[in-house]
Formats: sequence, structure tokens, C-alpha cells
Amino acid sequence: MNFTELAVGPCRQIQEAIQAFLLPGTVSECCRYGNGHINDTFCLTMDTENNRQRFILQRINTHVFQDPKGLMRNISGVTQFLRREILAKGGDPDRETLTLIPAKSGDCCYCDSAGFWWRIYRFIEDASTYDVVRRPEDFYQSARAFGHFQRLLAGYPVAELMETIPDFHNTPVRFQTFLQAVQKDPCGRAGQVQEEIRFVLERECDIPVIMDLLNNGRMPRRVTHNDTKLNNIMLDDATGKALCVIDLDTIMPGASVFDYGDSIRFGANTGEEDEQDLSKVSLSLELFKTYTKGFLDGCEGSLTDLELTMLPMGAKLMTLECGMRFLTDYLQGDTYFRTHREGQNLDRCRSQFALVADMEKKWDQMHQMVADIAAAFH
Ligand code: ADP
Ligand code: GN1
Ligand code: MG
Repeated sequence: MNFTELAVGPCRQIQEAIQAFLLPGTVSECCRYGNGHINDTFCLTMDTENNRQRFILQRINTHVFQDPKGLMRNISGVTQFLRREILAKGGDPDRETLTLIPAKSGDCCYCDSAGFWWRIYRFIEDASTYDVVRRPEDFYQSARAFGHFQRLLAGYPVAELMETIPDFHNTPVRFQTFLQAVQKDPCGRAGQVQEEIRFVLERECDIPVIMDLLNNGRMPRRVTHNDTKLNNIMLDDATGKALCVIDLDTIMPGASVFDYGDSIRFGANTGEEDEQDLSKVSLSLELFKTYTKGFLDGCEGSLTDLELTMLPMGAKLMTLECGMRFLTDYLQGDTYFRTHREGQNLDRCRSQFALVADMEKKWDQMHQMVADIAAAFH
């Protein structure tokens, strides 16, 4: 058995978790996997006499998700629902949605003797996630899939969903948390980031725009994914088509324009999310257009006129909110997002803010592009 690069906890903990699930054969390998910022993800290989099968083992971040049982109820409910929808459309639910492996207890997750929570998914083979857009077609595919995902979940009983992170995309609440972090300044870092703090304060009037529309009922609350980064979608290696939407921890009622906006934030940035050379950061209008087309294709005409008008605002606010979250985490001592180097959260924040600034320069063009593409649906 080979447990490589397991930086979290003792191997014993992982072995205990693996033992708790209904898995075939014996463990041949277990290694860290993927580039998520939140959970601890491992690729687990199990050998039987004449077969080798891979699984995704995850330790749920309970600092972030404080009700792991509720979270797993959401994922179990949503994946069962999606299985039925996919089957009804003649698709392959084993590849087109996540499949949870049950624990021996019959639950879909396991709490180990040290209080850590674990889950296991079937590994989706012959498909990949990407951290940068390799070619526009990939981005189009991801857009269509995220739009379609929202469409598929339109019939999901919303009342059954718990809020896995309260106020997750409540930008005004995020703003208040940011202000408190600036005021408390527990690590003495606020002095170095005055320019970034000012950047947020100058945009205070934008912060409540989408939440106000949701709260006054002008914009519908839909079942949304809420974390629509490119690396949360698997593309089929053979066909290049989007195959499966993953990372379902944050499915909650929310704004469609935020699902759209978070993808733009991550995928249409010509620089990296943590880019240190800010001259590389800009909004690619070509990718913006590509994503907009794909998302609207996936939504199949279900977005209201107001949602369509607010797509650019969704992109700007998701980028501003995420930058503010990175800055808050930097001020609080890097306790939320996984970091791999000193100052990474600040670099992430600066990249987001540079992208917001570029969106402001391209604001009219963004609106015009959305209007032109939306016109094709009327
Ligand atoms: P995080 O919440 O930390 O972002 P994810 O659920 O997104 O964790 O998983 C991290 C990475 O693991 C993904 O980007 C993807 O590359 C890989 N992954 C997750 N689930 C599967 C799966 N069922 N099959 C294959 N790869 C997966
Ligand atoms: C986190 O889990 P991951 O890496 O897909 C975060 C998102 C941020 C993103 C920034 C639960 O996403 O909200 O937009 O990092 N997820 C959570 O890269 O906070
Ligand atoms: Mg992820």
C-alpha cells in the first residue's frame, strides 16, 4: 500500500476512513489530488484480483462547512435527483453526475475517531478538469453545462436544501466581515493593503445591487451551484464535451447571475487567479462572449430580462466579492483558503481587483455583447 504526500493528519486517520466505506478489494495507492482551495482531496486506488478501480476520497473542511451531515444530505438529494433526470434523457448517470459510495453504516459519509468527516465518490475516468482555459471551446462547454445544471435543478424541491454556508454570496454581509477584519486587523497587515481597502470602499454602492434585487423579489432565487470555477467541471477526454458538474458543496438557493459571474471571474481572466504580474490580468472579451453564449444556450431561454441585463453586474460583483474574501482572509491570517506560499491570498485579491478595474473599462462592451447574444433568444 502506498500513501504518498499525505500532508493531512496521520495515515491512520485515512485508513480508518477508507475502512468505513463499502469499497471493493484492497488499497493500492492513495495520494493528494486536484487543486481545490477547500477540501482535502485524495485519489484512492483499490485493487481486486482482476480489476483496479479509482475513487475520490475527500475530507470535508468542517471549518468551512459546519454542518457536514446537512451538507451531505444536500449532495445526496441533488445527485439522486440528477441521476433520475439524466436517465430520463438517455444519459449515463455514472459519468454525468457524482456518485457517492455508501459507508458500511448505510450513511453517505463517515466521522472518524478524531472527529473528521469523510466521503467517497466514484472516480470519473477519461475526463479532466482544467485550471486555465486551453481553448475557447472548453469554456463554451463549461458555460453550457453550468447553465444547463441550473435548468435541470429548476424542478428540485428548494425547501429540502439547507444553506451549507449561510450568506455565502450575500455580498453586503461579506462587506461587513471585511470591514471588521480591517478594523480588528488581528495580524497587523492592514497597513500594507491600504490601496486594496480603498478599492473596495470606492465600490461600496455596487455591493448590494444583486442582493437587493433578490430580496425585493425582482430577481428569482434559483437553485444554483455557487462555485462555478472551471475546475469544478469535468470535460470528456474523448469528445471534449462537458461531462459532469462537480464540487456540489455549495448548491443553495441563489442568483443565476452569480453562477455566470463566478465562471467569468475565473475563466475569462487572461491572468491566473493568483497572478503576481498584474499586467497579465484583463478580461478577455472573446472568452466573455464565448461563455455568455454557452450559458444562455444551457439556460434555454429561462433567464428573465432583468437577469440578462444583470449578467455583467454578476461578473463584476463575483470578482469584487471574491477579491474581498481573499483580502479578508489575508487580514485574518490565511485561515480559510488553502495557500501554498506567503502572500498568496493578497496576490489572489490583487488579481481579482485588477480584473474588476478592467471590467469597468470594458463595461459598455460587456453590456452590448450580452444584449446582442440575448437578442438571439427572443
Ligand atoms: P474542492 O472543494 O476542494 O475544490 P473538489 O470537489 O472540486 O474539491 O475536488 C478537487 C478536484 O478533484 C477537482 O477539481 C477534480 O479535479 C477532482 N475530482 C473531484 N471529484 C472527482 C471525481 N468524482 N472524479 C474525478 N475527479 C474528481
Ligand atoms: C473556493 O472549493 P473551490 O476551490 O472550488 C471557494 C469559492 C471561491 C474559490 C476561489 C466553499 O472554491 O467560493 O470562489 O475557492 N469555495 C468555498 O478560487 O468557499
Ligand atoms: Mg473545486
